[in-house]
Amino acid sequence: KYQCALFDLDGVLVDTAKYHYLAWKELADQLGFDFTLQHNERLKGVSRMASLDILLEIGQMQDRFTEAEKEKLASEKNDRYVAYIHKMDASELLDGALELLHELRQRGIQIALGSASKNAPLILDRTGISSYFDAIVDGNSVSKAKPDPEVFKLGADKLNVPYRACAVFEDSQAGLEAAKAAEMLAIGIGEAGNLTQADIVYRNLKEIEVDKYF
Ligand code: B16
Ligand code: MG
Repeated sequence: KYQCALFDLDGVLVDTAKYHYLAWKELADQLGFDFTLQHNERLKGVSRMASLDILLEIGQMQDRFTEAEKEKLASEKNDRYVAYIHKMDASELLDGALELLHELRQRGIQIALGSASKNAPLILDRTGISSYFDAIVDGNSVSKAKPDPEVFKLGADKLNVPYRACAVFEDSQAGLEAAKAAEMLAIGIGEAGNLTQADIVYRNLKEIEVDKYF
């Protein structure tokens, strides 16, 4: 059985992808090109600056800006995104998230966050789930992006739990790959067809068989 649960944030506990989309779309509008929901799929789980590079590639503007200008564009996008997440509350937690966190806590399972987002603490705070986390690893503390296992290894290290005793909940292929690279159990959340790297896939957190793993 597993001693620790590591959670991705966007797409697992909350759906912040819609706010990332709106904020990136406003930037694309400003730059004069179209950015669709389908394009947005490519940004899930990807860091802020890597997302900007993908966005500029979609607009065929990848060679148009200096690094300093790109920093400024990313920061404008982030200001818009932060304005959206400031309005979030617990009603935006995904199906089964609160119940699972509560159940794990009751069982004495250690809980950590493993997210690429630099805004993770604010999102946990707005949705009222900060107190469930024994450790937080986010975009402020990692240097290597998923599929590198750093984000999850750091979480396990902070909790003093061996990697093999950790189960990871992830909605992205890169994140599942990161979990596997750390020799952790990789539980996919979403459509099985899209998550081929997972050890097992559930549609949402409500369907997790807690007894089986913890
Ligand atoms: P920020 P996760 C990721 O969160 C998002 O999926 C991704 O779309 C976003 O670009 C990234 O965080 C960075 O977010 O701009 O807030 O630092 O899925 O790793 O929880
Ligand atoms: Mg995610």
